[in-house]
Amino acid sequence: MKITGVELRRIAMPLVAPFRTSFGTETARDVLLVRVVTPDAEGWGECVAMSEPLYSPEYVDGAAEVMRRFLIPALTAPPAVDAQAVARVLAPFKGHRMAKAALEAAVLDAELRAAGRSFGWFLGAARDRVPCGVSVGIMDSIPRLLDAVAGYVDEGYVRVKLKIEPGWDIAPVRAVRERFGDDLLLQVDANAAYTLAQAPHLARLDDFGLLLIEQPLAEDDLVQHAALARLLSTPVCLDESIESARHAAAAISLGACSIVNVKPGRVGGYLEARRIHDLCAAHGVAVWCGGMLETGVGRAANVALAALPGFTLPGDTSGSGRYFATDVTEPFVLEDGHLPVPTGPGLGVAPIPAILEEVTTSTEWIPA
Ligand code: OSB
Ligand code: MG
Repeated sequence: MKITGVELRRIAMPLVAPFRTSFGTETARDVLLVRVVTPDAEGWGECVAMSEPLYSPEYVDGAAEVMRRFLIPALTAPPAVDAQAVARVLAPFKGHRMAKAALEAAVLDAELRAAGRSFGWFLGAARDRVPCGVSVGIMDSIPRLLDAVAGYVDEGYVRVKLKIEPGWDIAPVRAVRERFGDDLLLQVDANAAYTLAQAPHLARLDDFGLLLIEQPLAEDDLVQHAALARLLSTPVCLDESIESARHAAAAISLGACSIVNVKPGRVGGYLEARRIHDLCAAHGVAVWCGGMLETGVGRAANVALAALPGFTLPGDTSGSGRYFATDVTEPFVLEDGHLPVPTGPGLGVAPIPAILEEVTTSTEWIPA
């Protein structure tokens, strides 16, 4: 495919409720969408970078800048590119995986739309629906947390993830366990808020039958995660630390984790995400699909990825209503705790023009 040009579109999406983690509080999602135009089809990609570099070094303004200045000119220079070539063409530019992932997804969407094939077909989806978990932010009080969790359990979510930080860990986990019982699939996510010195404290979580503890320590410390994993009976899962299949291979050989959260944006795209899935499956390491508060554009592709056979744990693939009053695509609605894997060409969904216009804060056309 020859790319005619790429549109960068910023949209402002208010969240239905503030989402607090150990790194900050989000009240609205500032999203960069990319639209790749080719003579045969258009494709959409969602960049998962957040407004500020608090979860990872990437942030929305930086992603837009690296795309317009380096990535898009490199992609539009060759006579043709396909999705398989995107990562190779962009490899000279270090890092910026979320920016690269959005462009690769948009190229793949255009290619699949032109071929009449779905993301699920391309990636190797083995199911037509995926079980869904929900990520629950840090709250002002335990009663508020219990109300929020009760609401999600009533909606059918099959797994609950509690965000934790020092001062908000043992007590909320104990309260949720006591209220909802031992059968609730429960896990926690620290977003790198602890140090290895706090291992004895984290070991107190071992009493609560958690599925996993996600990213307890710093993103660049695989060796300390390996040490921590030996001190906990709760399985250690990595999120921020895994930026590529190479990181996953290193983490597995060090014993730094026994479970991996796969986020396509964090690892540079759906193709690298699938390589991590394959690597983990070969090592008997479970994976699940993480989320970055995506709109329907990113969610469609995540749900397709989560349908691969190695995704044996429920993902952070919640319904649109958990995030937004109005999604930019047809909303993803939970049915019996599951989301259906889209079957239409490409992502199987696209932004609805009238809604898109309403939430757009800026657009920029970058011709080839
Ligand atoms: O650490 O998994 C995380 C959201 C934004 C940034 C990082 C994380 C998250 C979530 C929410 O936990 C997952 C979702 O529902 O999209
Ligand atoms: Mg996480």
